[in-house]
Amino acid sequence: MLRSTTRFWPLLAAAILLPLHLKLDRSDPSAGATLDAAPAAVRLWFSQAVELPVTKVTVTNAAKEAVPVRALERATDGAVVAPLPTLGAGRYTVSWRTMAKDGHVVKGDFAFTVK
Ligand SMILES: [Cu+2]
Repeated sequence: MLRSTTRFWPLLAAAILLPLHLKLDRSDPSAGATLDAAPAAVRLWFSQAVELPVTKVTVTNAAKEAVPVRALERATDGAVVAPLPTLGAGRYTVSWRTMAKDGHVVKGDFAFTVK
């Protein structure tokens, strides 16, 4: 009994550590980026396909005021695209939230700066 229990732990640890959950692979602007020119959009690449209706992207400026993001679009490479109005200089925070196929809500945020 003790022996079989001991053998079970490595399997359990592997199951917990496997990166099965949806995550944000990368973004453009990337987290922490400082840009010379304002980006026309925020692009998000997720580790799994996400549905646009359950995906929300908000962008706020340094004063925590929401920037009016237009309706999300999907790029041909699968990126979720949030078109932006012309941004002035400053620091912006992108908050995203979506739902994976397994029903888990996944969210995160990152910031970028326009010079
Ligand atoms: Cu999950």
